[in-house]
Amino acid sequence: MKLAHALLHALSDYGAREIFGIPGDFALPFFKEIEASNILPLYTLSHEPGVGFAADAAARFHTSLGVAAVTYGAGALNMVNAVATAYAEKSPLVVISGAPGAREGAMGLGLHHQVKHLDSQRLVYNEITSAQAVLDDPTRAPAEIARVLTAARETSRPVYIELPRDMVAAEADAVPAFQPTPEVPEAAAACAAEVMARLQRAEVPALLLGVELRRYGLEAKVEELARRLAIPTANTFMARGILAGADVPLIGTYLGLAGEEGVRSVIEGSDALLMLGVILCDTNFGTSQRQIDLRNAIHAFDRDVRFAHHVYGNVSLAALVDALLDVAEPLGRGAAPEPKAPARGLVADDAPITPDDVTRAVNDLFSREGRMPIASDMGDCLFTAMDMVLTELVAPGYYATMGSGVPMGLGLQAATGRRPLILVGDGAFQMTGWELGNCRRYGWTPIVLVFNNTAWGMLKAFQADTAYNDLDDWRFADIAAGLGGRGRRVTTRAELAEALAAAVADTSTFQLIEIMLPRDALSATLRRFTSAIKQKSVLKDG
Ligand code: TPW
Repeated sequence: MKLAHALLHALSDYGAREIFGIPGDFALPFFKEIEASNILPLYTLSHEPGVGFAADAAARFHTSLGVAAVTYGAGALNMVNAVATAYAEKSPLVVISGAPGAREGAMGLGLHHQVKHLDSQRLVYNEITSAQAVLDDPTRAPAEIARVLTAARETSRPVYIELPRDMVAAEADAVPAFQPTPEVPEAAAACAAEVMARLQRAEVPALLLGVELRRYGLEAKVEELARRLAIPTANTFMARGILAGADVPLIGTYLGLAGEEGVRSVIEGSDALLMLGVILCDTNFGTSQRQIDLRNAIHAFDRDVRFAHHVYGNVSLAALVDALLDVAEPLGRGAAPEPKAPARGLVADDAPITPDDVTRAVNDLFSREGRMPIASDMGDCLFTAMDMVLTELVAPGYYATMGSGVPMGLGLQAATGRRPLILVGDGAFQMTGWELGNCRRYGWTPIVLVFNNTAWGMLKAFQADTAYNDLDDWRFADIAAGLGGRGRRVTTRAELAEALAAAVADTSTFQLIEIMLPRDALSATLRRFTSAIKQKSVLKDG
């Protein structure tokens, strides 16, 4: 079969469900095969960062591979930040880049989209992917494709496939089926026994759930594990959306000083903290009041399980969770604080809107209509989301890039068919909001809440008294109609409640609600976060 078909069948067999992309001349032959073969649907967007973010969100929602197909140089290099996000946040995004054919490279001319060498792009991608393959030999290509797709699944990180345009129609064998790397069951069993012994010895054991549990499809199992151990259990900022709706008595989301006091004191006070799949990062741990003593913690991440002075290598999280389920028994210690009840009951009056009012409005909406999945950008909207009723959430909670919210929301709807709620600041909307123009073609209908404080508000919170963080008023609601959607601009709480109800009722197009906020209005969580970071870091004023 054609190499392009072998690749497309392999993507499908290894778990991909659709492709997001923007073509270019080095990628045209491959895109033609994507369309003609009908193996996976293709969604084109407008700007490569959007392609990367949408494919990443699809991967996160499917708990499987996402695919981003782009052209060489201008396309692939335009997508670097989105792929870096996926790398940092452990999303298995397959990047497929077109490339010059073998003879073109030998002409001795600089080729358009070439940087330093023809290989420069792959070298850049080496830094932000866990495996790479250049499909320049049709006999080796099937094994190469199997190798990188296996790495994508097992490392749950992006991988890079370069497909020279003269190889698309080359004759190639089918790609071998997925063969998981063998586990050593005794290692996982020994590790689980040591974990249990450590938890049993502790006075205040606790469980902290991280995003790898979602990436490896372990939410149902860890739900069972948490119930059986019966110890206080929290999730992390990055893993806020996992176990939404599950029957696990989560005490809340651990955010150090920025979060709830009850959660902070349990997690930081634990003498045996079991961290499953947790990315150790400053958004959680940089704001702890009392530095968590990692010698008291057990940390499972990236196929390693770390105890104070030793490590079990090559124990996958799946094997560890299975082995723990074999030996888990109720520990019955550590009184768990009651989770904080979400704020509800927006007062629909003529007062100006604050971020915490948006929380109330969304929580009221979810109570009335059921929960929606959320895609949130970076900015105060993400901190606001921490106070919303627990629901599935995709957001750059660790890497903290702006510009991800709108395209991730589109990827979410393409992947699941469900209508998302997109939360985005005006600064981030300026970056990638245009992608909403693609909704009409594909029948996507997100509800987009633009938190318009006419500022890079988070930055203002860190550094007041500067003018450069103030933005102009772009009147985003007016742009919506031209992009094929419906826009409403609201300045009072009554208008917000009304606009949200109208947006939910209209499922014919995307709905943009431009929520005007005073420049200095911050959510309570962001206020705590910035003051905690300022206390701890070099950002300290003066
Ligand atoms: C790609 C740095 C972090 S937060 C922020 C900036 C510029 C301001 C966000 O403004 P917005 O939301 O969207 O209006 P809000 O609530 O703060 O007012 N470039 C990228 N990513 C990041 N994180 C930055 C710059 C940043």
